[in-house]
Amino acid sequence: MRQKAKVETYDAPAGGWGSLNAVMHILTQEEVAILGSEILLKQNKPGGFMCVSCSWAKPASPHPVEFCENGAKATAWEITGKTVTPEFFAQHTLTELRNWSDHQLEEQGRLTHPMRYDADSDRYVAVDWSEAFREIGNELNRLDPRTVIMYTSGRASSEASYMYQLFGRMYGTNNFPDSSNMCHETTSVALPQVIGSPVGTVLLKDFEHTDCIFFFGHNTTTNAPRMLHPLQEAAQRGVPIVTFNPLRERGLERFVNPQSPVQMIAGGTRISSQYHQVRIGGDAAAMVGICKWVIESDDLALANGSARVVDVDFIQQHTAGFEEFAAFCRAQDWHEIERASGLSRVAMRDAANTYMAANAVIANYGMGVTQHKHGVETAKMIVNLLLLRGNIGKPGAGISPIRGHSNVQGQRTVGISEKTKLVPLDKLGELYGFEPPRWDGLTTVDACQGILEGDVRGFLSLGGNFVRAIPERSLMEPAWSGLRLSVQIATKLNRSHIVPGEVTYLLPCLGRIEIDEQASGAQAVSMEDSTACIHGSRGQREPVAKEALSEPAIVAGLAKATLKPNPKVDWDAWTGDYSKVRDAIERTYPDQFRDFNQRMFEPGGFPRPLGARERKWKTPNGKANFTVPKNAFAPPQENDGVYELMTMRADGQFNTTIYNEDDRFRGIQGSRYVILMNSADMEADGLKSGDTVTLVTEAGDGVERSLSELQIVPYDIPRRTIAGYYPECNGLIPLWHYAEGSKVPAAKSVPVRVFKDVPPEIIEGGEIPIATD
Ligand SMILES: Nc1nc2c(c(=O)[nH]1)N[C@H]1C(S)=C(S)[C@@H](COP(=O)(O)OP(=O)(O)OC[C@H]3O[C@@H](n4cnc5c(=O)[nH]c(N)nc54)[C@H](O)[C@@H]3O)O[C@H]1N2
Ligand SMILES: Nc1nc2c(c(=O)[nH]1)N[C@H]1C(S)=C(S)[C@@H](COP(=O)(O)OP(=O)(O)OC[C@H]3O[C@@H](n4cnc5c(=O)[nH]c(N)nc54)[C@H](O)[C@@H]3O)O[C@H]1N2
Ligand SMILES: [Mo]
Repeated sequence: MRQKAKVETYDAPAGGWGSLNAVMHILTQEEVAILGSEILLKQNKPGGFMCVSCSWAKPASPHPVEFCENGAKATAWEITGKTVTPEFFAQHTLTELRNWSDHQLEEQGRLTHPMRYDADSDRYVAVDWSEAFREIGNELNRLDPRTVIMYTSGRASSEASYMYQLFGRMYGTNNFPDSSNMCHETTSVALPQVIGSPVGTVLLKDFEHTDCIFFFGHNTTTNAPRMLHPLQEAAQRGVPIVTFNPLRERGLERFVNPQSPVQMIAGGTRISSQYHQVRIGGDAAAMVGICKWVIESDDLALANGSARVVDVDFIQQHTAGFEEFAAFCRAQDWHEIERASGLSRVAMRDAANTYMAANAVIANYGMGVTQHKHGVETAKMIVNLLLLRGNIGKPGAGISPIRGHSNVQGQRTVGISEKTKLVPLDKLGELYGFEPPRWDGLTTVDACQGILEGDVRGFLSLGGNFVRAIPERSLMEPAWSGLRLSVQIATKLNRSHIVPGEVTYLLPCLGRIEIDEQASGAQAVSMEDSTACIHGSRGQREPVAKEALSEPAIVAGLAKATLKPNPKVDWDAWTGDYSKVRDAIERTYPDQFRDFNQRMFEPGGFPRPLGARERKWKTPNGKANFTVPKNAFAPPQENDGVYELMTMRADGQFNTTIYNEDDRFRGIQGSRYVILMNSADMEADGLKSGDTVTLVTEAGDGVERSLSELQIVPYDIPRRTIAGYYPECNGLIPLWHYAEGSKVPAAKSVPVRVFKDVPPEIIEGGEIPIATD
């Protein structure tokens, strides 16, 4: 039986006293005394270390304590006093560990020694680094590079990532899926087509100049809490914040800065001035409605001879496709727009009026946009909306995809990509005297497919928890044991480490907060934030164990053991002095990384040059492109008992890392096995608060996907929409259910049926049993 969740309405605003309590709690839990120490004061400060949690921008003039509740949790979690030593592995077989929860696994602490899996005893056994490198190198050389995946989660530094991609390409593969393939790849596919940039255009200073902010599908309170500061400052200036989210998210309503005693007493600032509970997947339709208002207002202005509403000069000089897009919007029927968006015509008019009254508008978005079947089109619709009034490439305006991991954007910038057109292969070939592979590599979904079909034979993971983050759990975990080689470079124990292949290594690495001592002294590394600014980061804390190596050292060790010596790449010199890796990055990307070593500690980071910020459009036609959405009105699920399930994050987690079982802002405590549901749906289905249900995916492909014992929680969420937590619900997502164009799993809209009484035949052979704490 699973533990029951305690549910009560959380009335306090986000931030505030609740934040401080939560921070104190995790510090105690992780047995680290850091609050009074220097560590947290160095978080996100020039010369200090960059937070390992989210990727939100780091200001040039930081607040005295530039960290948030979740950043403090992430720090405590990484520098915990607890360790996972060879003795731990001697005591537990992997079969036993597979019954532990995600929380229990990571909670054991930091990995300390390189380990090799011994199938006879079903245990990990300590090995020497040299032996580990040698065997992995031999294994890699026996495999066809096309069958080897080199995954990255978005934490590794740009230096480690550059080395990793170079190692992989010299070995012969372009199979570099990363966590971005489950995240903002939708952005990286959509934006280049329409504005010629794979990343957002907004800088932190734009928030000071904006006069309107639109927000689509991002839970800022939990997932980028420091962003609440610029939002709060904007709100206090009277800037309207127009939010689109099916769920009522607490932090998007009111926020108290826990670092401001005055606000702690006064009760905080309102964040959203309009809160539109859009239907799940209905954002594109909502934007069609808003654009329709704007365009029809402009038509009227033109007829009356009054001032135009759209930015005519910008549209003429900089864009293509406006007339076609305008004609499309004019032709859409309001009833259809209302049905597909779930919003009233009046609500969309209100949003449009606010948009039209502003001179500079920022549009932010997160997973509520990217993890949908038509996410690529929705991201392009955001661009359409912005282009109408020239809101890209001027101060206070722009598009702002809020990235996930702290360096996911930076990794993509330095060559971690399966898409060859995004990587300067000629340059790499020329600099290092080799012929890089020219074929496009596998995305995350393709890699999973390859593992299921047995085509993928080797899997290297630079961080992350692939097995737990991907969809289709009940097929993927058993298929994993078919791998010949699994190599996991990690800080903490997770599920991906305890599902072994034939040859399996677990390699412990240092985290970013630790002092990284190499031949030339203590090293710094760099990362790129969501606004494409690059920051240096220096470790502050003694390393967890002398046996743990830095990520660059591990990558170099693997490369040397695998590749023939190449006089143009001195892996040891790079490991000894990371500034040489930065020189190599600068040589590879001279425009982007000019004077990299000199500039990396500039306060606020140095911005990479982006054409779109200066209205230079690196698109095939040299213009910013309006596009007509083809699927803005994709039919919603018929009301025949099928619900749309969104999987989302709670306050007590960082992705698959579960700090605790609470979701404070949503008022849920003690269990993550819950389903949020509209009370009218509960009544219609004969369900009461606290009932437990089984979800069964409606896929029609013969695969049974189910998850049982989920507790029903009544919630302010649109009808026929339910919400549950990632990663617990990942087994419900079919692998082929992904965003068209980007292959990001459509984790925000999974068609499921809800059963009150568990049908036994479905439970059998369904979801692999999960231990509860
Ligand atoms: N503390 C903490 N910080 C994190 C993470 C973490 O797990 N914990 N993860 C990091 C990572 S890798 C990422 S990618 C980001 C993720 O940050 P988010 O993008 O906020 O991701 P989710 O929690 O999945 O939340 C998605 C939001 O979208 C809403 N939503 C769902 N469907 C729709 C829809 O159709 N339309 C609209 N408009 N909204 C919708 C949900 O209600 C929810 O508020 O956060 C990063 N930061
Ligand atoms: N259903 C559903 N699925 C999702 C999502 C969703 O919203 N819904 N979100 C998706 C998204 S946006 C993302 S980004 C992915 C996340 O997928 P991943 O990035 O693969 O997963 P994480 O949970 O972030 O990885 C956590 C592990 O990283 C390791 N780690 C932590 N720090 C370091 C470090 O400094 N170095 C190294 N080498 N290892 C480290 C630790 O061992 C830890 O256990 O999940 C995706 N999956
Ligand atoms: Mo992400």
